[in-house]
Amino acid sequence: MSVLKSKKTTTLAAGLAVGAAFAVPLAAGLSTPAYAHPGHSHEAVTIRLDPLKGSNASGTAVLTPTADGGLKVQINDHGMTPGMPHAQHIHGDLSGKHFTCPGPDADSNNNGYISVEEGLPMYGGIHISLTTKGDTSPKSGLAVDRMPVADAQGNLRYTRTLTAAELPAGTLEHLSMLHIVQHGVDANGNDKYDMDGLGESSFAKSLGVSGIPEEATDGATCGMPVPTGVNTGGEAGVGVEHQGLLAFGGLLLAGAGTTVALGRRASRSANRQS
Ligand SMILES: [Cu+2]
Repeated sequence: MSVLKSKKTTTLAAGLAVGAAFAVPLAAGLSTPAYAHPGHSHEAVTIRLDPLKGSNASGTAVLTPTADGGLKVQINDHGMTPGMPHAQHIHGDLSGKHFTCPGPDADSNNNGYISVEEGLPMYGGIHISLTTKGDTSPKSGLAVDRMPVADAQGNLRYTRTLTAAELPAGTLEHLSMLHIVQHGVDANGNDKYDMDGLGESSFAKSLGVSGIPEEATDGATCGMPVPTGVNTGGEAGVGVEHQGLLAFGGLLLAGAGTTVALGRRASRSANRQS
């Protein structure tokens, strides 16, 4: 948390910019890794990232256990908000709870999108923050300055190999229980997260932070692992702190008072093919 607090402005601004983009189904060119290296019992799992209600983004993620106990994460999205950072996490926990990606009916306030409040009960808290560098704990949930940024066409490519030390105990054995969720939507199509889109983030506000666009925190895509023949032990119950929500809130709080300096970009008029 301290790290985040030290860079309030950057973090929040970026955090708000968490956009989500996913537009193309499995495609994008992610080659499905073969199996884990010889001698390792875990195999790669492919995750199709589907758009959450209101989002046009989609993609594919591949999680490949490495020979030394790490996990290579590859994500390829289309339809993301161009030029904007997209917060992304592996959600859920290893307690054996059954988490799912929230469907349209999870939009309890019927505003057309899945807010954090509406999504967390279904996809669980943050297990791992898929940052581009540095800390990957739930604390970095909204460290947007370290989250991947979509290119001018709205494509987002992410590759990072998490070391064994960066993986909460039991992660590799329970990959099928986890989800990948990417956040941030651009409801009014102006290439940024602003109050004109969906108003102020009720989640942030509930934590005492005002001025954060709802667009920045709403979910864009979600996907569940599809085991490809993994031989998991099936022993659930590995204790992992379920602190995603708190971390998320803490991050937002860390940015309180920060000017929402979301990227000013020219409008991406021609970019909404999907
Ligand atoms: Cu998330």
